[in-house]
Amino acid sequence: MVRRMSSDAIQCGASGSGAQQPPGGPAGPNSPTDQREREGGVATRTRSTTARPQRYKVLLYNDDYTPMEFVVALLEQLFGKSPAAATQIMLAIHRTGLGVAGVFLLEIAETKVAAVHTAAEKRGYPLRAGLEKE
Ligand code: TYC
Repeated sequence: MVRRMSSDAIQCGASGSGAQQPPGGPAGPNSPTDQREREGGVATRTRSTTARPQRYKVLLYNDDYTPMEFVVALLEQLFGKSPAAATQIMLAIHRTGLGVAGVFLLEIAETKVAAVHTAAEKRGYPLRAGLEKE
C-alpha cells in the first residue's frame, strides 16, 4: 500500500523563482527539485508498514481477601466477559497470581484500571489492577 503521510510531509518552502539551486548543478527534468515542484512543493515519502496504535493489557492481581464473586462480577460488568469466561479468568488469577481482563488503547485501559480500583475501594477490597504493553 502506498500512503501519503500528511503528518510526515516535509514542507520544502519556495520552489518557484528564487529557489536555491542544489549543489551539483542545475535541476534537470528528473531532478529532486523538479519532482518536488510537480508535487506542489511538498516532499513526500512512503512507508511500507502501517502504524498500529499501541494496545495495553489490563491485568488483575490476586489477593487473599477480594471475594471470587466480586471479581467475576467486575469482569462481566467492566470488561464485557460472559459468566463462563469471567469465572475462568478469575480462577486463573486465583491460581497464578495475575490475569488479563482485556486489551485496550491506553486511555481506555487507564480508565478501566481506575474503575476497578474505585469499585474495589468502595467495598473495602484490596483488589489491584495494572497495565502492560501488549
Ligand atoms: N484469591 C481470592 C479469594 O480466594 C479471589 C481473587 C481472584 C481475588 C482474583 C483477586 O484478582 C483476584 N477470595
